Amino acid sequence: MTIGNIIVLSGAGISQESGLATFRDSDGEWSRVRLEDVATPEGYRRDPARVHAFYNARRQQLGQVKPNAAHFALARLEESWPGQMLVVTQNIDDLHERAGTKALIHMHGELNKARCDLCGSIAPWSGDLNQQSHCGDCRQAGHLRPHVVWFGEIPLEMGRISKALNQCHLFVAVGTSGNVYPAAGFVSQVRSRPGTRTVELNLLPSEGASLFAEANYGPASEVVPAFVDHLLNSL
Ligand code: BJW
Repeated sequence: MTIGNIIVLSGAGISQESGLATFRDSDGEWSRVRLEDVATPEGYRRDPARVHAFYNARRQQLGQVKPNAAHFALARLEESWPGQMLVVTQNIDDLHERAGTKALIHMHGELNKARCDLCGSIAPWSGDLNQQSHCGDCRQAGHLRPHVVWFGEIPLEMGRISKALNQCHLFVAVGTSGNVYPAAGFVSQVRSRPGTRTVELNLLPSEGASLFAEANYGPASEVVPAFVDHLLNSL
């Protein structure tokens, strides 16, 4: 195998075996709440208390879950791979960093940070957020929101991601349904460059499965470590 740059795009499926729900599976978040209510700026304006409650519950859950074998395998790949590797995650949990991944972009934000709508400051946040929460920088109450990207908002660090996609030789999507753009379009961007290898690792074929040249299906805790072993053994 040629040594090159790897991008791993991860989605909710990688954290499912750690105990965090996905979105679109039959027992996923969108089976319990309407995404229009909790994952849009309009929903937040209509009922901020409901949106805070949704994210507070998920933030509390972070303390009860641990990275699984898939997160650890990706950290091991980064540690041993002689080329560059970047994990771009759509997940707002912190399981990749807790497993040891260093080069990481949270394109849909981070659950354990809060952002002030007034002054723009972003700060770590481990407890509950509510409409009375004060910004640590401008000291104003009522303007802190979860630091997450809702529908209709622009995902984070798109310039850096796009540059990395244009320089990658191996693109691996793990545990993402391929429903949400721009992440769902990354595979098309990389496969337009001849020679770029594209791999889907998922429980089941995703919406965009036909866009990938290779695929391995099964639980992430099994298929990701096996794929990482295969890559490292081919060096
Ligand atoms: C396992 C497993 C196991 C399970 N092992 N696998 C019409 C056409 C095209 C686009 C649009 C359109 N209308 C609107 C848009 C844009 C819109 C969009 O994509 N809408 C679609 C619904 C059509 N996108 C946006 O608005 C985005 N912004 C944007 O486009 O800005 C414009 C712009 C972009 C770029 C440059 C400049 C301008 C923002 C999207 C924000 C998404 N936010 C959310 C919620 C916030 C975070 C949170 O609360 O956690 O992010 S939605 C939700 O979906 C969350 C996720 O990150 C995201 C993706 O979900 P994911 O990770 O794929 O999870 P699932 O549940 O869908 O899939 C899980 C997969 O795992 C499944 O395949 C399972 O099989 C698998 N699995 N167990 C392995 N054990």
